[in-house]
Amino acid sequence: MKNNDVVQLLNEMAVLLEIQGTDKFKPKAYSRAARSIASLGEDIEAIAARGELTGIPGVGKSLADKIDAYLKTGSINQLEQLRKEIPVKVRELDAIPGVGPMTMKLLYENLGITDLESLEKAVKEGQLKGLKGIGQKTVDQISEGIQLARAGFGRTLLANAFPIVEGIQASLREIQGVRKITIAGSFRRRKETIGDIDVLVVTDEAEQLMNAFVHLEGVADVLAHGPTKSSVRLASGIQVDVRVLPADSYGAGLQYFTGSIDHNVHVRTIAQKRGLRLSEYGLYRGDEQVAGREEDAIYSAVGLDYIEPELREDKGEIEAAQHHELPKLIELKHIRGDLHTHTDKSDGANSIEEMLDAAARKSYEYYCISDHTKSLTIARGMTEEQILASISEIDEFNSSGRWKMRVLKGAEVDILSNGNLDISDEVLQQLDVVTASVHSKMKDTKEAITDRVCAAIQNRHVDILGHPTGRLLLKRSEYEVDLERVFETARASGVIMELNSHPERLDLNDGNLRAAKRYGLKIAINTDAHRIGELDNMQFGVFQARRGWLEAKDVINTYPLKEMIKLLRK
Ligand code: DGT
Ligand code: CA
Ligand code: CA
Ligand code: ZN
Repeated sequence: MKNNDVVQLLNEMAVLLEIQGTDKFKPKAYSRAARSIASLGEDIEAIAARGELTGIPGVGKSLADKIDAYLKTGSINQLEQLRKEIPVKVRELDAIPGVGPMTMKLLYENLGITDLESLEKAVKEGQLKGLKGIGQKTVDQISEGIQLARAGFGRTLLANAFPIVEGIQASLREIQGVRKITIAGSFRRRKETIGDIDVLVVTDEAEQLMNAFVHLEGVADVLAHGPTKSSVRLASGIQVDVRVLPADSYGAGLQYFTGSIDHNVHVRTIAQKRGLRLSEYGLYRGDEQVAGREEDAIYSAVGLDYIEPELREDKGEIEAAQHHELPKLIELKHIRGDLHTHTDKSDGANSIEEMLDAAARKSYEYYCISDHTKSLTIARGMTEEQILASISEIDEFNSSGRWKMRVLKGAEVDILSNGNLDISDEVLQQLDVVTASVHSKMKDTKEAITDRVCAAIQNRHVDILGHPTGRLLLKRSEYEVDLERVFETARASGVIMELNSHPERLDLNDGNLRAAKRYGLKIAINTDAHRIGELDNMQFGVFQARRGWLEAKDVINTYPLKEMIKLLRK
């Protein structure tokens, strides 16, 4: 589908027209049209083919002609014209959190800034301060945004790659001669963001496969088209590499292209010490192939236990594999419940009953409702009275027998700037599970935030520390917090660390999970679901947990209800 392409082009036009400044209304009309196309449930090409583009809200005759032109020729004359006139790289700047159309206009007109690099230079030289409406706070925000954009440049959230991967697999499976399709690379290692998608194929008809691949729906650019390797860029911006492997090199190719590079280099060194040579084609002693068809045979031939892809970062997994000390990683099927979820009583989209029905379909044994509390006004946080009312409601649910699982009473209470909680102890003590989270003053100093968090988790009613670092992937960095001090305090108080499964959070991250485990802490993998569909995010939490070397026993919501409750703070 080219919908997303059209959306991006219209947004770009809106910004360029805004900068041009000759028409006040046009830029808004273009953004409005972009928004309604973004929410279309149908392929825009199909609509264009029926001549019904003007039926889309916000799309008039002249805009419909431009969209038509783009769908037919791949470009829009007026946009090309605008780009010549105004050399601002809109898409590049738009990827920087904190930089919107008005800022782009201001920066271009006053400082001639056109792209990430010129913006970075201007920030470093202190040129931004003094511009109309730009204070130190905005400069700091942009400066941080640049770092985030640089780190995340061209990267995609793992969760967003899933539907793309499924589409590619479904299309390639249809092609004659295809015997095996596997996704390798960082996607297979379940990294939280991925750079590109690496597809490995075993086929009898390589040429046919490659021809079909470069013509897949959604391909915007063909970067390479060869007999064994091709690369494309999809309209969504993500790059996909496909490699055809000979059947007797499939395991070696899979091992090689799964990476990480550091892991591969280390495994290759170990092979060399045994007089073996490892490549993407196989493991060889002289000219003889010792292994290559199956991936696990490569590991065993070099004296290593099989290493799950999530561990392959050369962070000690190879040594552990030599000593038969690899963890027995947690799996989704071990999860018995979800301890952090929202409803429409605060900022969730579904009612308690809808959420419970959806959770019951997962065969959970327990499920905790934990809406926001009063100081989080933007999330319509609950007052003490509302929490008490909800406690009675949940008691009734449990005695009704309508849901087999146990519904737990909880709340996600706010950690205030002085380290207090925003709900009284009398109310907290009536809840089964209390999660405490930081949602404000995230720019405080490291010491201040650490003090706040440590004070909060020393409240004897707090069971879990929610999303402990506050990051949003590709959007917002972690707040500064001394996690070692937090872990130490948590251990002394018996508090559990959350692994928040939202694909943008995945907080704690892999390294911090391992550290928490070293401190002897238990983890709760929670979805923080704000709508029914988000209950499925549990899978992403489990992926991250595996990257953090966690076993089922490290995670409290793998335990049966009674044991789980015992692990909570008394
Ligand atoms: P990404 O795409 O940035 O999220 O990360 P990866 O790990 O998927 O990296 P990518 O797509 O560049 O390459 C896929 C795998 O192929 C990588 O994990 C290991 C292997 N690989 C690529 N280039 C090299 C190389 O120069 N040496 C070795 N040993 N392995 C490589
Ligand atoms: Ca990759
Ligand atoms: Ca790649
Ligand atoms: Zn929260």
